[in-house]
Amino acid sequence: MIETSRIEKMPGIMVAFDMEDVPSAIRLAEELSAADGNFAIKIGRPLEMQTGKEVISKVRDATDIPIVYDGKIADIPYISAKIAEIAYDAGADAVIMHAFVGADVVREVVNLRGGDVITVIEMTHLGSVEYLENVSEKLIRKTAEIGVDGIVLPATRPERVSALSGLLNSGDGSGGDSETYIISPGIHAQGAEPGDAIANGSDYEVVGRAIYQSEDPKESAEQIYRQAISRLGGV
Ligand code: 6CN
Repeated sequence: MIETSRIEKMPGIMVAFDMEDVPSAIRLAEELSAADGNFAIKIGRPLEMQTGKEVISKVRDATDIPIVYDGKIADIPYISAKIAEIAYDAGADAVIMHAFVGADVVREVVNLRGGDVITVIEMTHLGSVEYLENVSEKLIRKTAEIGVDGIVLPATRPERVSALSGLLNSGDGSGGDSETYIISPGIHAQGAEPGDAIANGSDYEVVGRAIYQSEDPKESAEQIYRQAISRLGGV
C-alpha cells in the first residue's frame, strides 16, 4: 500500500507510452532511467492492449521511474475500483480516471489507497469545449475536496491551464491543495510547444509521439525536458 505519492510535484516530462511494440517500450523505460531530467511514464491503452497488465509489470521491472496507468477509467464505482486495483497490483504508482463520472466513482478509487489518483478535468481535443469546459470548475472543486493527487489540463489551451491551476491553488474554499500536481498533454503532435503548460502552472508535460516516434527517443525526451524547463527562466 502506497501512503505517499511517488510522483513529485515538480516540473518534468511524463512520457506517454502509446507504442504498440512492447520491446521498444521496455527499452525506452530502461533508457529513461539514465536520462537527464525529471521523468515519469504513462502507459496508455494501445500498449496495454498488447499483453494486458503484464506490460505494466514489465515496465515496472525495467525502471524505478514513476508509472501512471492511463486507462481513463470511467465506469461504475465497483468496476472503476477493480480496474485501478489491477493496475496498482501490477506495479502502477498512479491511475488516470475521468472526473465527469461523478464523485462516488472518484471516491471509490481514492479509498483504495493503492496509489495516486489523477482525474481528467479538461482535454486537449476540440470536443473538450463542448461539455467538459462547462463543468470543469465544478469538477476541480469536487475532486480536490475528495483529495485526488493530480489532475489533467490541456497544454493545447495554456489559458485554461493558467485559470484552472489558479483555482486549484486558490484556497478559496475549493478544498484546493497546492500539493496536487497538474499534468498536461498536447506537446508537438497536438500543437503545443514545450513549456506552454509548465509556464502556466502545470507540473508535467505529457509527450508521446514526439518522443517514441523519434529517431532517438531518449535524446528527444531530454531535449523536450530542457526546452520546457527553460521556459521557467533561471531554473
Ligand atoms: O503526445 P501525443 O499526442 O502523442 O500523446 C498524448 C498523450 C496520449 O497518451 C493521450 O491519451 O496524452 C493523452 N491525453 C490525455 C488527455 C488529453 O486531454 N489529451 C491527451 O492527449 C491524457 N491522459
